[in-house]
Amino acid sequence: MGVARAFKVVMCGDGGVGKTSLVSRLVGAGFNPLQKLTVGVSHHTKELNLGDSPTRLVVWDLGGEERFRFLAPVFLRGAKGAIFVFDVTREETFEHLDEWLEVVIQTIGDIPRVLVGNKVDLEGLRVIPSNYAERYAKSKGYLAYYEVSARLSSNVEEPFIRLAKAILGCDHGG
Ligand code: G3D
Ligand code: MG
Repeated sequence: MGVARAFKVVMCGDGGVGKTSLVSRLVGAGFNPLQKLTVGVSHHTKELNLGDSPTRLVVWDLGGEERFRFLAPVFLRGAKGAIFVFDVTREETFEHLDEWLEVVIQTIGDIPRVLVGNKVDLEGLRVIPSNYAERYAKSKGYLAYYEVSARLSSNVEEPFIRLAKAILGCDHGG
């Protein structure tokens, strides 16, 4: 075992899409017990065993998303990867992804990123089809698109693992 490597990863996306819920699930804190209306920035660490040395993701989550453009430089500085989240039941959260991506690229450049469609447990309320989001993700340079549910704890770790592998440079498309 080598020395643990730590990478900063940022959660991007509109308020209410489930960013805090996903981070809460990721770190094993259950569904949504983390502070609901995140004030300022919170960070949570997740240990992953990838390859031959432990990897620590430090996941940054931002509350008060309307202040994002103002806080972007501080929030994004040093980020090695980004998770972009939208809500498959709310079209505007998908439409705003372009703006989120623009701010990230302008502020810190073209970092590895994955796209996450959350709340797939609400299948009857879905307005963004899976293949549509998939095509969008490809066209915008995302590593991959994942459909997840923080509520059901379904598929939550996969996007983070994919991102961590890409950051480590040991990503061979698996
Ligand atoms: P945010 O951090 O992106 O602002 P939150 O989003 O994690 O605070 O979640 C916003 C609301 O969506 C919460 O509901 C939360 O319970 C709900 N939510 C998060 N993930 C899921 C999911 O996978 N499925 C469903 N059905 N709901 C989810 P409230 O009502 O507490 O505001
Ligand atoms: Mg939040």
